Amino acid sequence: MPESAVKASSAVAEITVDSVPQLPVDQLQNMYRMMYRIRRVEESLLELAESGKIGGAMHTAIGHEGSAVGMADALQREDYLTCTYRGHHHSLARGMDAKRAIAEVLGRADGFAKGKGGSMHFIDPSLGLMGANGIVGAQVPQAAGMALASKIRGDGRIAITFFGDGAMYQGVMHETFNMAQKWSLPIIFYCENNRYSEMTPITRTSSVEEMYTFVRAYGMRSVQIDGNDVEVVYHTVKEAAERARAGEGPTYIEGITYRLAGHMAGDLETYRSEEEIEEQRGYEPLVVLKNKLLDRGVSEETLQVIRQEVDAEVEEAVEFAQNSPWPDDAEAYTDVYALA
Ligand SMILES: Cc1ncc(C[n+]2csc(CCOP(=O)(O)OP(=O)(O)O)c2C)c(N)n1
Ligand SMILES: [Mg+2]
Repeated sequence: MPESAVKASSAVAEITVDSVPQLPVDQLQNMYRMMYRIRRVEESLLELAESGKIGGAMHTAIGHEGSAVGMADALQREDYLTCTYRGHHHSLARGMDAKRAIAEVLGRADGFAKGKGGSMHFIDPSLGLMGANGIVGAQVPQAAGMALASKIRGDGRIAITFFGDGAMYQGVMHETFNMAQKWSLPIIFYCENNRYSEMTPITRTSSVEEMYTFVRAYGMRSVQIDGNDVEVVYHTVKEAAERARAGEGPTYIEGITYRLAGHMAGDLETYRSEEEIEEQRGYEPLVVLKNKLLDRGVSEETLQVIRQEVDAEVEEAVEFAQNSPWPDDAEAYTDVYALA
């Protein structure tokens, strides 16, 4: 039996729903719609991958939707964002069109990068999305550079960068934490701590599970939150953004979460038990938000209508993407910086 690396997110985090104000129900309903849209897009992508329609590695963030949607609502669209290869959720939450996102993963001409980037290289500067990155940790100093540019220009933009628990022992992370704090950069470091790096649980790679404590050593404000509760994510990111815009420097946020699907499409998942995954389904972001909405007077029928509308929309997006043409051969020479 694999060693379990998980506890309920709400049981371990420092900031939970009890410590933040309630958001308006309308806003929460919109968040539910977006989280469900992300979920359906990623489930559809997994089906497409299983039927052999996706080339290369594809990582989904099923179970991480709370961090993406809470972030997107709390920030401005022009704020810079960088993320990992697991970045569909951030991009969709930020407003990327599902049709063009799926077309991109399928390598089609209607993809937002004309099919050249694929799943691991989502980018759209018009939405502040400055690039997903396949190199663990590499997107973090890039975001610090963007935050430095904003500070020099004084344009009020801030940066947020997402990374996983596995990135925390990359040397460049620590260089960036130190410099960002010393230079008081307007940046938010958001760790999506899902307790696994690929197939290895955090308990086998780190003596310290509370990773947010490392960052306090650099003098940075650092908090651990229930990353599966979108309301908690929203308030924490919003507060960090206000501090950054006021010139008060960076914040590190560690959102405890759990990846419900494999590390990537095709992962055989021999390293964790069915029971562990099943238990986490009780705390996952869509369940947490659904229960919250029901508690606050929204009917199950209303939520069902939202889900049906999104199901139809995503089905249409998959259809669109599959009918999108392959890029022309000549496209191999456009929009590239260097050719070998
Ligand atoms: C520099 C580098 N080392 C190793 C890898 C291989 N690799 C890809 S994903 C991954 C695990 C990262 O785990 P974590 O940071 O927790 O993010 P998660 O996948 O859980 O979201 C590793 C080791 C890589 N892509 N880049
Ligand atoms: Mg991880």
